[in-house]
Amino acid sequence: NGTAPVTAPQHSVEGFVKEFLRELHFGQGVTLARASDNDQYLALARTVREYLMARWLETLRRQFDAQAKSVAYLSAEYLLGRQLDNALIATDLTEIVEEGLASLGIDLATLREQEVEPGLGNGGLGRLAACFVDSLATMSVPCIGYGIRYEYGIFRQTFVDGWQVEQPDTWLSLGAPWEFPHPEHSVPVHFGGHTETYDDGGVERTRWVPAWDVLGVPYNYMVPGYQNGRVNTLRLWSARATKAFDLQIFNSGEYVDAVRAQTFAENISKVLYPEDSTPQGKELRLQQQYFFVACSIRDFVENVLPEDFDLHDLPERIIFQLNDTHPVIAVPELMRILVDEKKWDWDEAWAVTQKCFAYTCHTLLPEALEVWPVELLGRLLPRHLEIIYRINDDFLAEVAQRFPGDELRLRRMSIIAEHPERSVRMAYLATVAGAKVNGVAELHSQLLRDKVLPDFSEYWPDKFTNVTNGVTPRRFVRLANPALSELITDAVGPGWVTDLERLREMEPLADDAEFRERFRAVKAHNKDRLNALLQRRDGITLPADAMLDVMVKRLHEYKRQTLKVLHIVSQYERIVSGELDPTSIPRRVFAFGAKAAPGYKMAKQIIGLINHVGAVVNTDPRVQGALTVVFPPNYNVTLAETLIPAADLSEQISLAGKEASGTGNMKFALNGALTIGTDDGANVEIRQLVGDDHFFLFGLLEPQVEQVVAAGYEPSRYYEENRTLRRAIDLIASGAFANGDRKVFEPIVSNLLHEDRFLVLADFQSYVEAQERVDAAYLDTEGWTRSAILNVARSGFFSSDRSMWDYIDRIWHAQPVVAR
Ligand code: 26Q
Repeated sequence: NGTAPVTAPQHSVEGFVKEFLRELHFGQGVTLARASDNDQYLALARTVREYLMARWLETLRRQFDAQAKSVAYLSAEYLLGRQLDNALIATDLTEIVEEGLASLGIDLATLREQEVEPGLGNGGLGRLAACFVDSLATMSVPCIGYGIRYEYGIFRQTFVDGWQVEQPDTWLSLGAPWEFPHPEHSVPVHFGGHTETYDDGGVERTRWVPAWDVLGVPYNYMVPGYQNGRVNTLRLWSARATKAFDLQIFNSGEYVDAVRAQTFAENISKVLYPEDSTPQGKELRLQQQYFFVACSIRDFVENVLPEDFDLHDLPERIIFQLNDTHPVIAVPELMRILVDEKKWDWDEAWAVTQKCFAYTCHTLLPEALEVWPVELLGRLLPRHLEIIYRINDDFLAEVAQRFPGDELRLRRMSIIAEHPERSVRMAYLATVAGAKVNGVAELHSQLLRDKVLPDFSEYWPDKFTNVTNGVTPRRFVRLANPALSELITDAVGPGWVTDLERLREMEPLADDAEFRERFRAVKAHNKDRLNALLQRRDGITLPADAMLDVMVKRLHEYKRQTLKVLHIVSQYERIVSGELDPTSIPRRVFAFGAKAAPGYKMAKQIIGLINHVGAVVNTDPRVQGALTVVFPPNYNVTLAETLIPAADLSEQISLAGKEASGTGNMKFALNGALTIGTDDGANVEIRQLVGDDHFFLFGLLEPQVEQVVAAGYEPSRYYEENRTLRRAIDLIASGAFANGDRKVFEPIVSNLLHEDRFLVLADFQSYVEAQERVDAAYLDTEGWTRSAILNVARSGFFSSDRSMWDYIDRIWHAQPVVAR
């Protein structure tokens, strides 16, 4: 009956084995003797899932009873990473499962490796969404994550002769044991057509007459809290053809064409766009955005809220958090529902809508700000365009009242841009509609106010706030770094996993020689693990006893992978020319991981350059193993989990004022790597917390960058005046890394010499000097270890749990729902 308790399998080795075999036999339909690794993995995943099920249903019930305010996190991306490991630590089943499987002759590690991670995001923004939903579940805060179930996530990267080649990510092909489809809760979504006015009993109203529609099918995923009995929901939408399509099939006789039309509908959730800046205005992308947002709002209003709910109280029950502008079409969608469907007055609807949204900005690059041509938006969503115009008219009328006669200001603040073509500025729409607007690190929020949205921050000073990003310590310490976790737990007890400031208690141990010894043993162990993985995965062998210097992030000119390459080439050139004795510096592995957007030519060139430099440097006997370049392909969350815990040095070298926050920087610090970095994004806060003595700062500061640019930056002057730099660039230009072919890397060389938008040459000398300080510091083993320990101990602030408390305090005003 409806109230019968759902009970989990027994939390014991026998309980687990019984359930696992049942899943293998009745779920997979195989005997143990004949089961493939994939069969075993799927049965294991379903077994672990069973342990979470009772908690999930209980969480839903409790939430419904409490009628508490929920966070609806709207994000086009969730870069989740593998689910099995996370579910195991959340349920505290790791040891039971390991033992149970071993008793059947199965190795847990082998089954773990079967899982293809859901890579439903590009990088930082998508991974942040995954960290946030993890934290909210762990903190017992009601949250639904809404997004898109892309059939193909971020592409799989391979290298052919050192050049990036993309393969489709077929993450669903071997089974999807973590998802729960609910086709019976499908939601129709409409597109195209026109609007018309009609007489509604004496009131003139507008209605949208759409031309076509698709269905959104929800797929639910469990978001388990860490050992707290809570499981929140991530609801991802998949596009299907509607009945209308099927009817066409039946009536038209054009059966094959009609089935093709069905494919058209399903294209909407087919693939994740792999560009994470300079987005081009692709129609399908806008379809994706409206698709998931329309489904999500409809779902919340009709399925999550009780039937008799008065929508005037909506702001007490929900806050829609916009993860960048990608979901901002939700604003006119909610207005359309309230005004056209519920027949509210405009002002009444606007008052409620303005309280239901908040907007997080993740960029500073002007070319990354989303704009949609009015022509395209009006063709796809004619009613939404009208609503946006009305929002803009009302808003500009208000501004005109406060600043009479200030025509220029109106033009600057208009949601509609007129040049180069008439288009909608999505960040302005989000700012006008949102109750709050936040940046993702202190410096970024300041620049957001001063540089990106100055008129708006003058107009609404209190609307703007900062929430510094964070990362989940569950995945990025507890799960990724078991050896360090054990050491920390020995030092401060187990509470740190959900209360990361407790890491502070480790500080005194930085002065304890025995503890430092154990800390070094952890690093060494993690390097061995990485070595074994790279060996298996890519046939890469790391040299023993080398410093591991890591730069992993999307490939972008502003992030300046080129700066690191120039340093490597310069060290190589100095060794080969006899200027530098390779035995006088610590051996270093220069590791890279980076995907380039498939259409981003310069980024792909840089990937080619890194690989070609590696091929030469790694095999030149004169180097005597002092420098090794490694670039394992397809950097993703799974690789990050083994790479980051092994790192000694974290490279966070973006041009000051360009990286909104960075979150990799936090993961490295928490795993005991020291940072070489610019005064940018969250680096600023990391350095403040860990202390100048334990951070290698270099480069121009943001205001200096502006001055240099304003004065007319000429990169060639740095080339001419700096001999070391000149020799490194000349070596690349000579074709030394392209079998003598000078043409191959000419675009990179000439870009650096004549354009260099991100001031690589201006920061080169300062970077090289910081690297010399790194070498010297690394030779002092005890001092380095001390700094590494202090990095861990002082980085508790960067838990995404803290970020969530900040959102709750400053933006959401939601509360945990605790058991009664
Ligand atoms: C937009 C329209 C069309 C196609 C693609 C896009 C698109 C997709 C992804 C635009 C941007 C992104 C991703 C941006 C991103 O990851 N930004 C990073 O966000 C992190 C979390 O806040 C920050 O730490 C990084 O500094 C920031 O670069």
